[in-house]
Amino acid sequence: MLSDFLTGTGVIASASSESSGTWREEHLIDGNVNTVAHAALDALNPFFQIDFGSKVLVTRAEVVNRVDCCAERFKNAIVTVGNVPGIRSQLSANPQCGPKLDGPYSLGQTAEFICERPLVGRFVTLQLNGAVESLNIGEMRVFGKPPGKD
Ligand SMILES: [Ca+2]
Repeated sequence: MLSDFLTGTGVIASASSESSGTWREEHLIDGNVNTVAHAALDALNPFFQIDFGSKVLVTRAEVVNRVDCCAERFKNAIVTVGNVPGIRSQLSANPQCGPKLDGPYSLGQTAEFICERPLVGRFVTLQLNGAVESLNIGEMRVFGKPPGKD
């Protein structure tokens, strides 16, 4: 059961900056790779954070780059899992799932973050490490085990 899809209903996505209209953060996990979530170019280390509401066990994450333009923005990316919520401009304090992926990625390309060991936490964060750049993603999928299932 280690490949259960976790990013379904009841899960909240947020961004390191306000986003609105066409580029809402909910688009990160709406099941549609054609809808883009956007974290604005206004601070170092932009991120998206997925809040599961309670601890989950995470084994891997897939991140699908946006399909329409600006593919090169997705680079030097990390995924972290833990209980510390993200703070604007700061790198996540939570343990990292797999290595940093340098990219850059092509339009619609999927990057896969595989945790060296399963990580437990409430928040899963996708972040650009050391960049002041817009973070634009078509879809993020997190896999592991939901709460209460050992
Ligand atoms: Ca989407």
